[in-house]
Amino acid sequence: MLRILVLISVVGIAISSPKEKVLQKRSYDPSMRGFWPMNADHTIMDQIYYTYGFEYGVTVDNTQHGNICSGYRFYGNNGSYIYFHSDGQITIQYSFTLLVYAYPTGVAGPIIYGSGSADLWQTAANQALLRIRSQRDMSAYYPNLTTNGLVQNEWNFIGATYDYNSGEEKLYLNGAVVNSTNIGSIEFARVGNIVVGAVTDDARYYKGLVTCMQLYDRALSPDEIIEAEKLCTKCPAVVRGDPHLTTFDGRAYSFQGTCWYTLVKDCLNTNPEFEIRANFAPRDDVDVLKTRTVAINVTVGEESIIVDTHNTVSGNSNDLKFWERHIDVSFNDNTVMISFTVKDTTFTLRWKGRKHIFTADVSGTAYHGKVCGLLGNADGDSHNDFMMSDGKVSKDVNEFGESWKVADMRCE
Ligand SMILES: *[C@@H]1O[C@H](CO)[C@@H](O)[C@H](O)[C@H]1NC(C)=O
Ligand SMILES: *[C@@H]1O[C@H](CO)[C@@H](O)[C@H](O)[C@H]1NC(C)=O
Ligand SMILES: *[C@@H]1O[C@H](CO)[C@@H](O)[C@H](O)[C@H]1NC(C)=O
Ligand SMILES: *[C@@H]1O[C@H](CO)[C@@H](O)[C@H](O)[C@H]1NC(C)=O
Ligand SMILES: [Ca+2]
Repeated sequence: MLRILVLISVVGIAISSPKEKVLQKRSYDPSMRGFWPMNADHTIMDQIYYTYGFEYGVTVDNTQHGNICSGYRFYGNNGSYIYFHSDGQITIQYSFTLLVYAYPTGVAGPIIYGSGSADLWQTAANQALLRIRSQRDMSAYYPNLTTNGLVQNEWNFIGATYDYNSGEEKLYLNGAVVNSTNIGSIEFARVGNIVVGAVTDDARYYKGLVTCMQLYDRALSPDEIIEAEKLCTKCPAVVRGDPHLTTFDGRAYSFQGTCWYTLVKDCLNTNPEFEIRANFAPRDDVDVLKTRTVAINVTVGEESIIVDTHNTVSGNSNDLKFWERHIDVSFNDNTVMISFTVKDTTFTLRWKGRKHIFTADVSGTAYHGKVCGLLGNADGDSHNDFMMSDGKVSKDVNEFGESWKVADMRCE
């Protein structure tokens, strides 16, 4: 007994050391029952319980539409769907919130079919429909709620909430309540399988894209739904070529810096938890001054890695204890994938050394508008992206760019 107590206290000291400030695992709202990003980075793995869906006749589509660059494509036939099995974890009994981004290219079909509680459908080119059912009483039908604000060939952020205490059922579109009714207090079945795209007892099949599906076991407020939308991954920030940069908020510009610059860093803390730097070097194959990215330095807490043009990764990870390590590195073809998580925010970085292309995805709410550097502040507004290191917003791209040069670095 004594020995166990001693062991626990040692671990306790270790994990409460200041280096443990950065959390490895994301923390989500405790009422979240499932979060399926449904994009190239996260496939169809639930980020809460780490279970996978079963996919049939669908593809990952990485074409940019608006500010979303990745989703799952459904082909509008009976063989094109994803089945998410519940072992009880995605079961809803009382209140719920269901959220999803849908980009319909067809005219009708089930977007989310929750076997025990609620369905979201496209029922006409511009119509979305919410149907609530209680599988405890199959004969009981509650009025469907519709909206004619759905836009075909665009991303629509669709939501449904039901509050057991008030009996209120609401249909949301792009963050606003578009229809609601009171159906009294009902209980749902204790089965929670979800199907996206096609169901057996209906001849309508969803055609189009889907991404960022979220399920909560309570009715979120309108403000919380706007926050929840920020969990959806937007198009990555990009550094490529001469360098041409595109910020997290989609502002594109060119900037010829040389040596090390801050691309992204934590601006929430005066002592940043993380920083991503790029080394720009002059090209020797052109006469005019053109630079390109030759290395990326990713630092999280005490851990620091550098990736070069040969995709070789070096750094201090191996010298650190496991709890001091935060950076995941994997290789896929000619790409180095780097990811790390701080608070509720995950950064997914891709580096193609030979092509000098770097991209960065951010997903989470804690750093919304709270990062800074050449890739902007990630608050959804491209106008304020030229914020300099002193906090002022510049109109001049060179003044902005130079403000993010790392002082006292030597480059050849
Ligand atoms: C699915 O569609 C194919 C082709 O239209 C058809 O042959 C098949 O019977 C259908 N299967 C089901 C289960 O409806
Ligand atoms: C409610 O919506 C479902 C799914 O689209 C449909 O099958 C059903 O007929 C609708 N019910 C009514 C009463 O319109
Ligand atoms: C709300 O849904 C009902 C039922 O489908 C529909 O008749 C009504 O027109 C909808 N209201 C709005 C504002 O779209
Ligand atoms: C990488 O960046 C961190 C700060 O983010 C810095 O402390 C470290 O010295 C850099 N490493 C190299 C080799 O430049
Ligand atoms: Ca911005």
